[in-house]
Amino acid sequence: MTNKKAKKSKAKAKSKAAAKRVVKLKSKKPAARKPAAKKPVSNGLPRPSSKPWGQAGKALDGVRILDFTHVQSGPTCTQLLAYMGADVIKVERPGVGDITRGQLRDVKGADSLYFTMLNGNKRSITIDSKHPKGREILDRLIKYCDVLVENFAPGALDRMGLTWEYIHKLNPRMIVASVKGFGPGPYEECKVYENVAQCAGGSASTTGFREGPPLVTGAQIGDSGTGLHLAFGIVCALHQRLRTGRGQKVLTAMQDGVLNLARVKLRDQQRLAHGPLTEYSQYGEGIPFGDAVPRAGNDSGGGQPGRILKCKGWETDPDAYIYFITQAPVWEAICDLIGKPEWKTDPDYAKPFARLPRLKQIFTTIEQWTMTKTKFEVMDICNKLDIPVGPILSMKEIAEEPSLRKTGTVVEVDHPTRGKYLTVGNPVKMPDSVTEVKRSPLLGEHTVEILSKVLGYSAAEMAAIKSSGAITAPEKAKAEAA
Ligand code: CAO
Repeated sequence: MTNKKAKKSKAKAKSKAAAKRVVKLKSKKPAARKPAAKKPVSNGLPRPSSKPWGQAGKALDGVRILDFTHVQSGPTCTQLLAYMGADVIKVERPGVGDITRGQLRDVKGADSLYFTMLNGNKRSITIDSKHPKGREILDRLIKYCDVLVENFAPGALDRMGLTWEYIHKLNPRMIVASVKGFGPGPYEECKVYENVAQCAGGSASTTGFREGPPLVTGAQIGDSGTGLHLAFGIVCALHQRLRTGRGQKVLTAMQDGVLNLARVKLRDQQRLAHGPLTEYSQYGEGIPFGDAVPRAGNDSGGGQPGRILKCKGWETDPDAYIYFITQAPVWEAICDLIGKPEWKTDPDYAKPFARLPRLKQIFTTIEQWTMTKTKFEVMDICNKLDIPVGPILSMKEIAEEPSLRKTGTVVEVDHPTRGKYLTVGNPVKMPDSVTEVKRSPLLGEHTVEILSKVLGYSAAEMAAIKSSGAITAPEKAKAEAA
């Protein structure tokens, strides 16, 4: 080895040893941090409960709701929160109450189904919110509760003196949640009911048949749909409050709620700029598209073409129909089922894109088969073959469906003045927060209980409140509500 070479290899060995030392040093560092890494990550949560599922209270136990809602949208929201365990105190006008108590009445003198089916699991207190003594009680309730939920006409809460500023000052932790018809903009002052929202949210213009007028749907996407959105907002605000300690306003406009549910139609509006909507039957029928999303009848909303088809008995039974989806992966099974095995290989039918202009003929052929079977027979046969179909169920069939009773989706409850009635239980099922559906309260049923036990009024104060007229109805209102 030359001197030069020897020097080079020495230097190499030196740098290798140095590198080893660095690795050693580096590898020592994590060892020093080891004890910290062992610490369980708790995120500040308590230890997992060892109680059996469903016996550790309810999801919203301890949450107090000041429920200023009426009609459908707001009550849908607060009923869901009550199903989840929140204590919902519904404030109603003395002698009158929520207007729906008397609307669409089927049993004389009893609260209507409209009311009872939207106000289960709540407590009712009557307070005249415009009476000075009534305002005093409300102030106490505001301090006591976590969330105020309301769906009055725009400005009504402010006119009661319950502005956001006032409430926030009284209880900075209070969440104030509102349903309004429209968000800020040209229509924000408007009063809105279900069908107005369906129309303004883009649902009606895209529902119905092309050749007919716009249609509203039976599902109450404007009211109940917005109530659901509001409930989501409230739970999020409650969660955020855990970090910030302060409440906030939660606003859900019915127009926004409907649009959110109709978002696939806004998707189609944008697709229109790039050509016809090939899954709409009007494409197959050669009818040109305009510049807005048309009504699509019963065409499937997704990429899998579908239609409502007649079943055995359709001539006399208005609900003897099935929704049939020609899902691509099961096309061959469909061909065999309807006696068209040749369509499996025919280039006009074999591939989804080739079928699009022929959907009318295809569904007419499938219908020839479905008309030979009842909707439940079609269901049985198709499900075994993994073909997605859905029977058109009447409300009678749903009310009598044993599996829905078993899961608590349809529940029978007893009521002191109207007797037994059916209601829709909690559509959200959770093993550790099991919903027990309770009947709706009578008007003011819990007024005394809330004043004395919740707000702590003394017997003398209660007597003063009673004689003030703040919780009792003037004779005229009583007579009108009867
Ligand atoms: N004590 C005293 N007054 C009370 C009261 C109480 N406990 N509870 C309500 N009131 C008063 C309100 O203060 C209001 O009075 P002012 O008009 O003088 O301010 C009055 O009752 C009527 O309230 P409202 O305007 O909300 O009710 P309405 O029947 O005229 O309108 C509706 C109903 C639904 C159109 C309207 O509330 C609204 O647009 N709400 C928002 C959108 C919504 O939720 N729509 C869904 C309805 S369900 O289809």
